[in-house]
Amino acid sequence: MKELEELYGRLKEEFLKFNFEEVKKLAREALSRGASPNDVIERALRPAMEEAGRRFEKGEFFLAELVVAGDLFKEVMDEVLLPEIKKRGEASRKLGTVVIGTVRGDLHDIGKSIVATMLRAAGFEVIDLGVDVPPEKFVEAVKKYNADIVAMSALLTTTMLEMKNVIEALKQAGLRDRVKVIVGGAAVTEEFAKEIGADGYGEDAVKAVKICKELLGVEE
Ligand code: B1M
Repeated sequence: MKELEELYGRLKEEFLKFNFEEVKKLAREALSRGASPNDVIERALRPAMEEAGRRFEKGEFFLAELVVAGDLFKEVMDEVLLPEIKKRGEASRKLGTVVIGTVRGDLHDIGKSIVATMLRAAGFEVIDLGVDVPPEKFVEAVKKYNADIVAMSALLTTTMLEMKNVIEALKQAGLRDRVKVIVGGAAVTEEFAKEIGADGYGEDAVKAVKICKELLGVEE
């Protein structure tokens, strides 16, 4: 395990130098040494992204560098980790339908897309509404797809309040009693989730899947 920790450390360093090829190589190496795709995300890629965010806050990185960090993260996901997640998931059962999106005003899509992929791999049907999703679009999708769960992501302290608006819109449409609501994203906490009346909070994608299963009473 010490070997993997060293590898994650190298991956983080190369990530912050935006060395695309080396990062992908190290991610592949971690998988071949027994790491799960989620380990690579949570132990290396996400901490590297968080460090990019800290550097941005301190003025050491500019927006252009955050954009490149986003592109790099997506490229590692698309080329290395997603194919592996799909291969390992191979779910044949259908557990329920989830409508997912990043709330209005928020364009961050990496975390939301990881959650969507993990849910699909676990056997959920996932309707991904993308980013900057207004409350009425969530409501419309719940009706159209007869969804069991609404899953919302927010990364900005300004946009997390939109989650409450979506819950209100579901209530007004008379749908709140028939759908469960789960929230997550860097800005969100468990306390905030309770405060706005969500049914669950996912700290990361694996927990999000676990909570969705629990909310629908699915046995592991
Ligand atoms: Co932005 N950004 N950004 N950004 N960005 C943050 C969020 C920030 C914390 C950076 C910082 O200053 N330290 C800061 C927010 C400050 C705040 O609100 N308190 C910030 C800012 C300020 C901004 C802009 C306003 C910058 C500007 O324009 N001046 C702007 C806003 C644009 C907008 O949305 N309207 C902006 C833009 C961008 C980019 C476009 C450049 C880029 C996004 C690229 C993209 O998504 N395609 C970007 C990035 C990359 C970041 C950071 C560095 C990384 C985000 C990320 O992808 N993380 C971020 C700093 C940070 O998060 N520490 C930052 C990796 C991802 C895997 O993690 O999304 O948290 P995350 O998802 C996790 C969990 O949270 C969870 O599972 C995932 C997997 O583990 N999860 C869920 C997520 N959704 C879930 C839903 C669930 C359950 C779990 O249930 C439904």
